[in-house]
Amino acid sequence: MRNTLILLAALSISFSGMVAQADQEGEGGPATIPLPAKQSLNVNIDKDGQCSVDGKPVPLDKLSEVVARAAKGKPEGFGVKLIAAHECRFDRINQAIIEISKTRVKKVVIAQLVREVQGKDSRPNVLLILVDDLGYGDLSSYGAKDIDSPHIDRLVKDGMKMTQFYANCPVCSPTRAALLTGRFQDCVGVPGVIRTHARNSWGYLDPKAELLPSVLKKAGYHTVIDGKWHLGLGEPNIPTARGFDEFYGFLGDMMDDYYKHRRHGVNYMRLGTKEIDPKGHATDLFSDWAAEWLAKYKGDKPFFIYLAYNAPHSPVQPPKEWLERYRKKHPDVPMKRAKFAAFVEHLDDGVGRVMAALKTSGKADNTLIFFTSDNGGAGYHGASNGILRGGKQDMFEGGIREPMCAVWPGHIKPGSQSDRVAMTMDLFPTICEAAGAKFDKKIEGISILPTLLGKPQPPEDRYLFWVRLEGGRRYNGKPYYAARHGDWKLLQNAPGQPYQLFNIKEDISEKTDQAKEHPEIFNRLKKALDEHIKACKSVPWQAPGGVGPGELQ
Ligand SMILES: [Ca+2]
Repeated sequence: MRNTLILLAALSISFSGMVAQADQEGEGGPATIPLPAKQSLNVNIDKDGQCSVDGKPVPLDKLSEVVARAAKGKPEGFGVKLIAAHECRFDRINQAIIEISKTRVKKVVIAQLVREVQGKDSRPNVLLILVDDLGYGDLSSYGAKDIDSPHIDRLVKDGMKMTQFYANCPVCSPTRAALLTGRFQDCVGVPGVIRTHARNSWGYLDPKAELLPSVLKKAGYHTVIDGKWHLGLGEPNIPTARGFDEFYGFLGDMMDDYYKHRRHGVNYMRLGTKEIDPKGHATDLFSDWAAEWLAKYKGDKPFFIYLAYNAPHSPVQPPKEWLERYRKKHPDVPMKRAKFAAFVEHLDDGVGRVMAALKTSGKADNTLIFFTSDNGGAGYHGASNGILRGGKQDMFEGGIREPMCAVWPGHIKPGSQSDRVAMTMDLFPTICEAAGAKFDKKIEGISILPTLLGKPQPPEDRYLFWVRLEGGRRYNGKPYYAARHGDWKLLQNAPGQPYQLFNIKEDISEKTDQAKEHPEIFNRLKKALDEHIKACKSVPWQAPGGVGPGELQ
């Protein structure tokens, strides 16, 4: 039994390479040694789990006998070379090791066991952390002087920091739709926020759109969402009907209260499809659930966890002790900002707990992590977007430019930085490429994996578009837009307002409208935007009948 445990532990390490490795009987872990070709037995397992020894088919339960027979009388140094085909299930590999370990000559054979796992399933786990309404200036690693965010900053330091990463929209649901479909939000029916009441709901996720978890699931991933969904309140637009194996979290939009987890009095907390009513601050609930999940997951599939916090979206509710601690550290910071900053620090602590659990699980080295926000910070709630103009709801940079980093040990260079322009929807193909997952449908997102890996990638040459549809007096049920190409950005900040043109590279704070100076650039961007609007105009953003699944009249 002890040998089996040692072998299993060592096998998990040997997966990281194609080299032959041998145990040192638990002393210092496996060492790489050349395999003595004439002194070995080749045990193969094909992808269907069929086993053979030196080319002859052998049932797995006869393996120990065959190995024992072959090893009899062999000198020290005789080895068993276990080769598992790509896509072979890990439980088959483990079973083969257990069978080999049963042989009576294990001291000779097993001590020399050599494994090669061909084309091993080295696909990364993916942990995608999306926070809600975090401003470009709300992390220490992005310049905040009044917020300590050591755990998120650690992610920024451990991977690539992006400085021109955009949310697809200055509000929640559309960015989430773009993230999970790889498409502009108006092309999948979510130009605006999905809300509890149909009369104030501005999106209906296209039931035909294929979502990232569905693509990853087909590719053999275990898919999990922990936190805020915000893409529908009923079938078929709930997480477990759209590709997630597991869901713990909140179906709705914002919470009325972080301790009660309701919206308009309706309980949208779910475990799978079951209504639940857990006690505690939502940030702690989501962090703890992710940490516990990571501790208990023993499946052989790589996983995709989409950890979507409601925080720091309003209501700004840091736990009392976090606010008190913050006020002691920063007595001069005005209360509105202090509450928001304490709220972010509490969120950061939750991220830290999830990272600690990932590390303890032993899976951190093969996990690709992303961290970003769904839209810019709301200054009226105490958020900061640094030097950027505007904030949440605005098409100015403050509404859409986000902190974003990607971590993947051994693949993404720690401390690296990129000013490549990219958007939330680009994470879909980026994750699929890293996971080796194929998808058939047309998307507008493009993979930024080469950039993340420090490899050459052609410069960004797309026209990028932003659209938001909203009601109320300011927006009146009409959309408003922005477009960017190269350094130029065209935007209107509310329906009916004139379009403005800015050179983002020279004027990051969008102070000087150059629409009159550069009519040719203005017209080129406007034409591209009009074509985009036309292309997705016919996609319905309301369910047939006008009331989305689960919405109230
Ligand atoms: Ca948001």
